[in-house]
Amino acid sequence: MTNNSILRLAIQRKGRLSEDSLNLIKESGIKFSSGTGKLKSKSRNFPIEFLFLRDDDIPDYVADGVADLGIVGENVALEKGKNIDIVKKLGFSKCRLSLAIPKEAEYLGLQYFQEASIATSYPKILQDFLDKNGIFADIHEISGSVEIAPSIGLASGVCDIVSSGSTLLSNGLKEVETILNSEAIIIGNQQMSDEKKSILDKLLFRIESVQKGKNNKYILLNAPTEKLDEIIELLPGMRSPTVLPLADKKWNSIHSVINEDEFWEVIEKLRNAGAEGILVVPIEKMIL
Ligand code: PRT
Ligand code: ZN
Repeated sequence: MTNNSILRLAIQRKGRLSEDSLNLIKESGIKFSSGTGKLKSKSRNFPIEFLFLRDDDIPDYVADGVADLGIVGENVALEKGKNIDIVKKLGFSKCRLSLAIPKEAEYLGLQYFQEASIATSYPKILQDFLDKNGIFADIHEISGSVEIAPSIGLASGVCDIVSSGSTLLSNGLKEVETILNSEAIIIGNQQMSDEKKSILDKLLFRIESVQKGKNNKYILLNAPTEKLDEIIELLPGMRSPTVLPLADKKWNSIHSVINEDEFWEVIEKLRNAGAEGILVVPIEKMIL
């Protein structure tokens, strides 16, 4: 077991998760050095230490308690993870684990895979999916370049990670079923001490304020006095919008916060209602 007064977080050393994982930590105000080739680093201003590892090894390290936490794709957590908790979804490195077959093949449903051979790096997730759907297939576990398996005659289908779909396309394959939608997550050891749990709470609080900040924008605009009520109605704000009178009595300045998802829709309504001089500013952190 590691030192009780410091959390150990395992991060992918080099790969698709690394940059976003490091950015999240930095945006949470946690300072540390992450020079290339480093395997371990300790924060200068928060009780946390980082281990830089291959993503496939992270679930085991977390289960064994060598690390308290790890950032991995859900796909890796489900494939390799035994006895770990899912602590938080992080919203980056989104992808899906899908079944794909040669593009010229006719697909009428999952029965296509009955008695078929499927190449994958995710035998456990695939087996669970096939069992649930009553499909018996021969799973070929391979560690990389899964998408070439059908063209070399190794399998009649593949089960692989898809993001844009261009890898499948350029290998003459089409996606036919999604097995799992995945994103980066924080996984945690199941026997963390109370002391570590309280450090984890502080870390999660910071991460959540950064995430909320990213999902919202600060907006300032000018509203004609006669349209004030109508415009305020469009802006919920954190409690309610701030309204400040301008020197010109016919106008007011309104400050508020709007969610990224409804951003353009609200902006359009505001303009139609007579708002002018709309400024939109990013929010670094948001604490409610
Ligand atoms: O060296 P290490 O073992 O640490 O890294 P790795 O090579 O095993 O993993 P890495 O860095 O490639 O991916 C880490 C995680 O990123 C994965 O476990 C997923 O959760 C997530 N992720 C997101 C992806 C992709 N997008 C992705 N597109 N992982 C892999 N791919 C590959 C996929 O395997 C396929 O070859 O990209 C290709 C498909 O991409 P499209 O855009 O052509 O569909
Ligand atoms: Zn890996």
